[in-house]
Amino acid sequence: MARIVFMNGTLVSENDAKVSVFDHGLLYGDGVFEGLRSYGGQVFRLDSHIDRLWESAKAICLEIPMSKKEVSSAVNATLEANQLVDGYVRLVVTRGAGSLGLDPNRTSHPQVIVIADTITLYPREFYDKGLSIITASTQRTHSAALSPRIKSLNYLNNIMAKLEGLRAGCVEALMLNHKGEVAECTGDNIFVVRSGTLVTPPSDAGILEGITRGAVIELAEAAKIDCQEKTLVRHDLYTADECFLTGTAAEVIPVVEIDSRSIGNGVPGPITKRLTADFHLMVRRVS
Ligand code: PXG
Repeated sequence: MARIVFMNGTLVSENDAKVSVFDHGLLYGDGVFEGLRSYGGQVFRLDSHIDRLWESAKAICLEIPMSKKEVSSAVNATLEANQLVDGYVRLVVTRGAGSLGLDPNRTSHPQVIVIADTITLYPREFYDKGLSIITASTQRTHSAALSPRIKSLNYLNNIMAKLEGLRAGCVEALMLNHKGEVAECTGDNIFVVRSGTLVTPPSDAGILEGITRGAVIELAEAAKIDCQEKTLVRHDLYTADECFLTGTAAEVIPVVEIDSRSIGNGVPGPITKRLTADFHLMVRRVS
């Protein structure tokens, strides 16, 4: 059955949801996006995703031609139109169609698109047994080149790293920043547990400030688990007791091997399991 897509202010069939070949989103990756999830009919942290979308847009001088409230309503309406209770939403804002050439001033009509679909999760066994990942040689974009805090349509940096991971038989890959410090994975933030303390790279390590990351930090505080945002290098990961990744798509997923080194005992650890369970309760809590 054809999905229903929100575009140009209305809900249309996916067959009629078309973008111009002159859209700078296509020509230059000029635009921003968000990936959201709904659980039991409720979008998890919708306002945070909308705020981040607006921040990404502001950073690239892109004016979204709708209000935050209108975009939030469009997200809910698209989920409803597709009868999705537990779903995945891709929110995209392109620069709009224009003339050939980089100049964003020669474009008009930014496109606001909402796609809703079911989610394809990693196989269950990855959550039970944990992931094996590698460090990619592709560095995370230098924030002076393009801030990793912008969720832009330019994901080639992450895609290059993802390819390296996939070629090594891993579904995720670790990315370091230009200083060789741990930044994040291609679509997930990273946490380690060292002597009972949860540690995750700070925003200035060159990361996307993940909404799941923020939720896990809150859960750790509620569970009285000490949590620090601190610079990490690969040695800190190799010698950690536990490691896990967070992201809208992956949720909370354990990592048990990095660059052929077993992490801790090579099985998902107790703090990872506790925070995973707490996260599942949190997303289904009716707010
Ligand atoms: N880092 C990067 C580079 C990301 O793209 C995260 C961290 C985690 O952020 P959130 O806010 O989701 O906790 C992301 C998010 C997809 C997909 O379709 C990717 C993301 C989110 C949703 C879907 O691959 N990346």
